This record gives sequence, structure tokens and C-alpha cells, in this order.
Amino acid sequence: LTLESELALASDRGEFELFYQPQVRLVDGSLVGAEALIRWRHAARGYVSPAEFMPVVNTSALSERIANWVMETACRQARAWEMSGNRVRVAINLSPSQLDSGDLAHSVAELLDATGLTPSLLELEVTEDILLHDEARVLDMFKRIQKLGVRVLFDDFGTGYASLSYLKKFPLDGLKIDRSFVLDLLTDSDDAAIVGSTIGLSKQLGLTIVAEGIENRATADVLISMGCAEGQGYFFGRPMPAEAFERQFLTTE
Ligand code: G
Ligand code: G
Ligand code: MN
Ligand code: NA
Repeated sequence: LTLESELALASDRGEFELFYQPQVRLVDGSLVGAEALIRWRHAARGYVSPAEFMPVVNTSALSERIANWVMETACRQARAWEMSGNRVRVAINLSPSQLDSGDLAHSVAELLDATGLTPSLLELEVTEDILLHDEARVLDMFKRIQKLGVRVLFDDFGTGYASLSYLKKFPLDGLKIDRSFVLDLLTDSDDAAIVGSTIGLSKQLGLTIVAEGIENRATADVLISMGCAEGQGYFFGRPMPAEAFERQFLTTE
């Protein structure tokens, strides 16, 4: 069996799950959102990381099906949390195929309609891959998505070769500083300079900012002193199943 056919079977059998990683307001640690991250619950191998299978998914015929499943599952979850009195912004990682196929803005609108989710509770994370797609088309798609009230964020900011040019080209709402700059923030002065200026840049451009990869209190404190409002990382919580996320971070009524 090839990995691709195993993945097709996994999809049929409902073996994919979304994990949620908390995003917090750094000054007080209060929960503001969650990033939805796919996992494959494999009978023999346990949870398999998307780093192992998403590259195959993204170049296969399964891509659209799994991307739609992720979007629908995350929106339903966010709506369920909203209904229970918890306003949790849920962020989804877009797959490359979603930028080409059909009409993403239309499916997002339909999904908001079907679930009743407040649009501002949905965020879409995009990476520099968007530059590989028809620029005018992506631009138009983003504008229509943002018109719905859904936010579009630039993921892995700083890792690509063209991060700045894509800030200029696309109407993004915010950016996520890649964890590769945050992990050694306390000891690497180059990383500190990059993170500090990225925070400054985001302010001048009117973008919100989320720092990823925060693994300890001291890193969170430095980010606060640099003016970063929100963060995510193992220090606040690892990606976890929805039920664990609820127990740890949400209130039940
Ligand atoms: O969760 P983890 O660190 O293992 O994720 C590894 C990579 O897989 C990250 O780059 C992340 O953005 C990506 N990823 C996780 N979940 C999804 C998803 O639902 N869709 C897409 N397209 N990528 C995902
Ligand atoms: O590419 P993307 O930014 O979407 O990747 C998100 C992934 O980053 C998560 O799935 C998670 O596994 C990983 N991650 C999240 N927080 C931390 C952290 O504090 N340290 C490290 N090393 N990885 C993290
Ligand atoms: Mn992400
Ligand atoms: Na990232």
C-alpha cells in the first residue's frame, strides 16, 4: 500500500483528528484562540505528525477532501465553543490546493452560514506558497474572505525569501513570527533583533502579531517587553485533543 492509498483509507475510516494549541494574550496568559492542527490517529503507530503526511496529501487527489474536512471540523468546533460561552478564535492552516481550487471565499461563506459561527472567530493561516499562485486571483480571494469578517494571517513569517514583498502585495490582517526566531530569543542577539523589528514592522503596518514557539516564561517576558501582544508555544500548551483543550482552557456552563 502506498502512503497515498493508506491516507485515502484513513480518510474513509475517520482516522484524522484536529488537535488545538492555545494562543494567549501574553500579559496575563488569558486564552484568545487556538490553532487547529491535523493529526492522523494510526492504529499501529499512534498519532502521526502532519509533517510526515501533509506533503503527500497536498500533492494528491485527497488534498481538497482533507482540506475541506479540516475547515468544516474546525468551524463546527469553534461554533460549539462559542455556543458554550467561550469565544475562541480558531486558526486553520490553508493547504495550497485551496488557493487554486474552485472558490475558497464561497466555501468559507457557506460554512459560516451552515454553522452559524461568528466570522471574526475564524482565521486562515497562509504561507509564502501563496506567491506560487495566480497573484490577482489570490488577492481577490483574500479580499472576499476578509469582507466576510474572517481574518487572514501570514504564517511562518520571516522564513521565506519574500516575506516583505508579500506583506506589500497582499491585504493581510496579521502575522505569526516563526518559531525558528523565537526558540533562541534569549540567547541569540540576531534572533532578538529580527523579532524586535518584526514586532515594530507589524505595528507600523497595523497588523496583529502572534509569536510562535514560546517554550518558557522568560521568552514570554522578553516578547512582552518588545511589545508583542499574543503568543503560542509549549509553555502555554501543546497541541491537544479538543476534550483536553476544553478541560484545560474553557469554562463549562
Ligand atoms: O502540528 P505540527 O507541528 O506537527 O505541524 C507540522 C506542520 O503541518 C506545520 O507546518 C503545520 O502548519 C502543518 N499542518 C498542521 N495541520 C495542518 C492542516 O490542517 N492543514 C495544513 N495544510 N497543514 C497543517
Ligand atoms: O508551521 P506551523 O506554524 O503551522 O506549525 C505549528 C506547529 O509548531 C505545531 O503543530 C507544533 O507542533 C509546533 N509548535 C508549537 N509550539 C511549539 C513550541 O513551543 N516549540 C516547538 N519546538 N514547536 C512548537
Ligand atoms: Mn500555522
Ligand atoms: Na510557523
